[in-house]
Amino acid sequence: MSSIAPTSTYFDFRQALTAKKMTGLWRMMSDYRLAYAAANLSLAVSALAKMFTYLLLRNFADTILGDAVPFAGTLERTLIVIALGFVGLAIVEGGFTYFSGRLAAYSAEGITRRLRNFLFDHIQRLSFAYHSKTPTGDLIERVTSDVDSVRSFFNEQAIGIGRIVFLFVINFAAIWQLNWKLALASIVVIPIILIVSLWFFKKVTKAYEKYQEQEALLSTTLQENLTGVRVVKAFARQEYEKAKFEKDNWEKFLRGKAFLRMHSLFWPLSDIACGFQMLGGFIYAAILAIHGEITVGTYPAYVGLVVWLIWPMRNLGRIIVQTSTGLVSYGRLMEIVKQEREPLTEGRVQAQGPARGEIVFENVSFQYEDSSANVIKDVSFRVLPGQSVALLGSTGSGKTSLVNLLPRFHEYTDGHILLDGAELKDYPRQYLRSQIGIVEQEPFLFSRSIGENITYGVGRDVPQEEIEAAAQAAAIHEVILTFPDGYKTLVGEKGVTLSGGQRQRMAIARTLLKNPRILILDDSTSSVDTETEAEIRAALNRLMENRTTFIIAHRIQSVMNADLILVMDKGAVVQMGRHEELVAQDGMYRQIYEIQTRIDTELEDELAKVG
Ligand code: TTP
Ligand code: MG
Repeated sequence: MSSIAPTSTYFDFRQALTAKKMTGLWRMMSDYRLAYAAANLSLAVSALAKMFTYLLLRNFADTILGDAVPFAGTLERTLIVIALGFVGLAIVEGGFTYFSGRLAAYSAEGITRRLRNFLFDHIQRLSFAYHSKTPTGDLIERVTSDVDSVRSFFNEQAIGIGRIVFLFVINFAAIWQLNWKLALASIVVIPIILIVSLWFFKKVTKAYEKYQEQEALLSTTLQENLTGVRVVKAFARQEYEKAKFEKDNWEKFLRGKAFLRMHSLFWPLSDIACGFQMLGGFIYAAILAIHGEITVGTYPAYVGLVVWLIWPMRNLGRIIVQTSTGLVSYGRLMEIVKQEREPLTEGRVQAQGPARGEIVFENVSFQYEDSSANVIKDVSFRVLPGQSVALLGSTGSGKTSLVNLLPRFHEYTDGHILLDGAELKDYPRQYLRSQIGIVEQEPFLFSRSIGENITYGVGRDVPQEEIEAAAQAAAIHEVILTFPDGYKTLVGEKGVTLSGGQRQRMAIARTLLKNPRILILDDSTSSVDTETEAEIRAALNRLMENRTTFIIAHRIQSVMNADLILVMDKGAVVQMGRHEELVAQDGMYRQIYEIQTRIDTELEDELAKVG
């Protein structure tokens, strides 16, 4: 068994939502600010050690080349002290740099770990509408690549700034103390570098945004290709898919090139500027030395110090430019974070205990967010507790859309739906979903064991007998026993692949175990053979006892026992009643009935001939 991850790392990143990205990043650092302060402090110590190294170098040079008096009495003793000083300072400098790097890495990992935890949870709480319009590949891209780029911001840039500031201040002060004119002459180029960096920052931000967008598109293409690999193969469209991927990948290449070109332009430019600055400083220092304004030993010390004064400047540009990528990713993540979650527990009706299951539709209409026409049009009917409603109708007539209104996957746009006399919209979604069991049209199973899939909806340990009873009722127990590890067999990539009918029966078992008051069966018998269908129908009849049931089916046989049959066409209920009533009427139901009976009789005749 793998150990359980500590849960204390949950952090609500919605706190970080702010108009200013920098403020947002600052908020994300909460709990880790002390670590960052310590990291920066360590950097300050190591910068100080570096500075003292050069001051010691000056002393060394002045003692050997110049006319300075050996400070430790004899020359040998002084040199030994200086040598020990160099070693000590090197250890301090290296040690503290290492320490700050560790602290930053630890904090960056910590922040991104809880960011990932948060995003995972947040995304699964967003609405159906959001998920149906957001490509999965795009979400995966953001949770992986963008999180990583935010991580490197916290790992590198967040302490990089501190390092630069300390190095700059300390070395500038040290040079100032050597000679203030030299100090001023050493920073002439800095304003230029700053302005150029900011200009590049803007450019790079745009380029990186484009690059990440394209990368997300590529992930989506890849993800769809993998998910739809059967379709690709069935239609032999590999070449087409290959070309599509190559085209997207080429575009990514181009955008990556544009992004990198900016970097490759920026570096030489800033290096040239820094190089000239250093050269200017060296020459000026030499002139000062010739004129006796600085000592001989000051010269090498200055050379060392000025390198560490200019280096941070050069790096400031790098950090400004690289911060842009962190900020772009931060922005892309915040687009997810700012999405409203689907409220689960809010609702005026705080129902306790099981629902009775009386459902009334009053002139209900419904329209998907992004479509222009109603998918459900003015539907009214009434079901008493424990009764069953069957929905019959051509494909696309709105059957699935209608039943999906019940758990509030989507909100009806007009009219009223009443559950036990109260408006459905006033019930918390969580309550409704605990009361409603759905066997979906295309049930999804997790890549976990058969047992885990069946107990998925109950959220507690279920005794093996109960699991098997559910599987038996769903006519899948015998099938499961034929698998290598029985109920422990894994489903999916690493285990067995189930057929459509087997998946549906697994879904029925899963729903049975959940024991809901209201049951929705979407097309659940369409993909099984007649014999299994009879078995399942018997199972379903057991399942339907004492529950309000919505059953969507294509075959008359599956619906004829229902208490109420709704015949749907283009979103409207065109006929409604019991089987006997509807067969007696001239209409769509009788047409379907006649066609299906004729086909069945012909089939039986054919079979009889063969037999
Ligand atoms: P469905 O309600 O899915 O139709 P259905 O269940 O009756 O069809 P089938 O027998 O094939 O399962 O769709 C009704 C219409 O709503 C259809 O024109 C597609 C549209 N629709 C959306 O616009 N957005 C959606 O998310 C869904 C599910 C459907
Ligand atoms: Mg459907």
